[in-house]
Amino acid sequence: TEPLPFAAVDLGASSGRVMVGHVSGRGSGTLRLEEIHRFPNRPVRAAGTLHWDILSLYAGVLDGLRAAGAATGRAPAGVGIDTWAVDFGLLDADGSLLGNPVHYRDARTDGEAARVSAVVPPDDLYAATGLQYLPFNTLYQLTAARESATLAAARRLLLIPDLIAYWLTGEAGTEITNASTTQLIDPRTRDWATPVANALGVDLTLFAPLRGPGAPAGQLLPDVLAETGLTGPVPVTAVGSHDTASAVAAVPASGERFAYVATGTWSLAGLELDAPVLTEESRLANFTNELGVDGTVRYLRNIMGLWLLQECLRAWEADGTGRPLDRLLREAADVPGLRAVVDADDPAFIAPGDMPRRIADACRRVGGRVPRGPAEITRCVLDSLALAHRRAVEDAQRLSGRTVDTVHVVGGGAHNELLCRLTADACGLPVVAGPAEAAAFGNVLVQARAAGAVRGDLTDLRALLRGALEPRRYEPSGDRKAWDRAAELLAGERAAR
Ligand code: LFR
Repeated sequence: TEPLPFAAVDLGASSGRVMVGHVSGRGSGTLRLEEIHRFPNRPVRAAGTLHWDILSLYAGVLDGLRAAGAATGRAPAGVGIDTWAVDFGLLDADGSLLGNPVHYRDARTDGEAARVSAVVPPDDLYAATGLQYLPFNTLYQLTAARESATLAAARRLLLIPDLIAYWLTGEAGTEITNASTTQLIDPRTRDWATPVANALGVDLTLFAPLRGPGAPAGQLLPDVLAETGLTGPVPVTAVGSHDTASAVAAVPASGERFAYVATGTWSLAGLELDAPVLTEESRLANFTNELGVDGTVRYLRNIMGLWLLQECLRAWEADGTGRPLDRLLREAADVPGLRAVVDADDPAFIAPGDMPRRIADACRRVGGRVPRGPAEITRCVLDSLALAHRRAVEDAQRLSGRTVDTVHVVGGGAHNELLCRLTADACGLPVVAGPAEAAAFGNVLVQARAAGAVRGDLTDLRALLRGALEPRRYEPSGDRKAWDRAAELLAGERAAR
C-alpha cells in the first residue's frame, strides 16, 4: 500500500507552515516530510497592545490545506495542529472570537507575577504546577486581565492550536501538552490544579475538556472543505499541540541517555522524564515540568534562543547594516570566541526592540568586552546560547539525577552549524543535529499512529524517524577551560542580579 499523507500545521513565532508527512508502517516503515506552504507570522501592535494576527494565520492554514490537496492529489488522511504555547483566544456565548489573541511578549503581564505571589507563594505554586516562572504564563495573562470586559464576556478560552482546530471542526477541546504551559495543570495528575485556580479567581469552566495527543478532534467542517477544495471526511487529530511537545517527540534518540535542545525563536533545553521534579532546588533553577506525548514530562528551561539574533537582524535591516544570514554566520565563525557573553536567560531580552543595544548593555553588566558590529554581536549571541544550553543540560542532570551522553539539537537551529558546534564544545558532549522540522515530524507521527498507519511507543516512532533522517554529528572540541571561565563569569552576574 501507498504511504498515507498526513498534514501538519505548525505555527511558530516568526512563520507558519503546512507540511505533509507521507507515512507507512509496512516493512521497516517509510516517513517523508514535504513542505507545502510557508507564510510569515507578523505580530501587530494596535492601540498599545501586541497581538497575533490570528485570521491571517488561519488564512495561511487554509491555503496550506488547499495546497496539500493539490500537491498530493487527494485529501490528507488527517490534520494535526501545533503552535507556540501559553496564548489563547476568548470566545463569547455565540462562539465568536472576542478580539485578537494577545502576544505573550506584550507588556500586559508586567508585575503580575508579584501580585500573584502575594496570594499564592511561589513555592506553593511550583509544588502544585511544576512550571517555571515566565512572566507570560497563561495564569498571569488571565489574572492580569481580571478587570477586562473581554474576559467578563468570555464563555470559552481556547489555546491557539485548539482555536485553529475549533475553526476547522467546530469542536472545542483543550490539548494537555499545551494546557500544561498555562500554570493551571498539576503535572502529577495531568489534570487541572483546581486549588490554584480557585485561590486566584481563575474560572476553569472557561476551558474546554482536556484531551491528549492522539485523541480525535473532529472533522473538517463543510465550509472548510469548500474553502480548501478537499473532499471529506478529513479527520483532525489532537497531537502534541504545544510545538515543543511535538518537537521533543521527534528527537531521533535511540536510548534514554539524551538531552535535547529544541531551537527556534526559543531554545528549550532539558530532558524527557517519566515523572515531574518538583523540588525547591528545581524551582530555584527555574526548571519546568511541561507535559509531553505518551505520559512523558518535558523537564526543561526556556532560553531566549535565536530570538536574540532575529531581533538583531530586524534592527540591522532597519539601519542598513544588514546582510544575509549565511554570510553573517560565516563572519561570526571567524570572530574569536567567548570574548563577549551575556546571560541568555535574562528576562531583559523578552520584549521586542533594539536588541543590539540591549545586548551591549548586558555585556557591560557581565563586565566583559562589548561586541561591535553585526559579526561580533552574532558571535556573542551564539556563544551565549551555547553557554545557556550547557547550563540547562548540566542543571537538568543534576536536578533529576539522570545522566546523558548525547545532546540532540532539533528545530530551526539544527541548520545553524556554528550554533551546533559551539553547543557541542560548551557541553563537552556530542551534538546530533536534526531534524529542523522536528515539530512537524512529531505532529505527523502522533497522527499517523492514531490513524493506525504506524504502531508502537515513542521508541518505535523514533526508530522510524532515524531511518528517515541523516542527522549531522558534532564532536566536542576546543578549550574546555575557556567555557568554564565564561560560565563562571555569567554565574557571578546572575547572582548579583
Ligand atoms: C516555542 C514555545 C515555547 C514556549 C514559547 C511561548 O515555540 O512554544 O515552548 O515557552 O514558545 O509560547
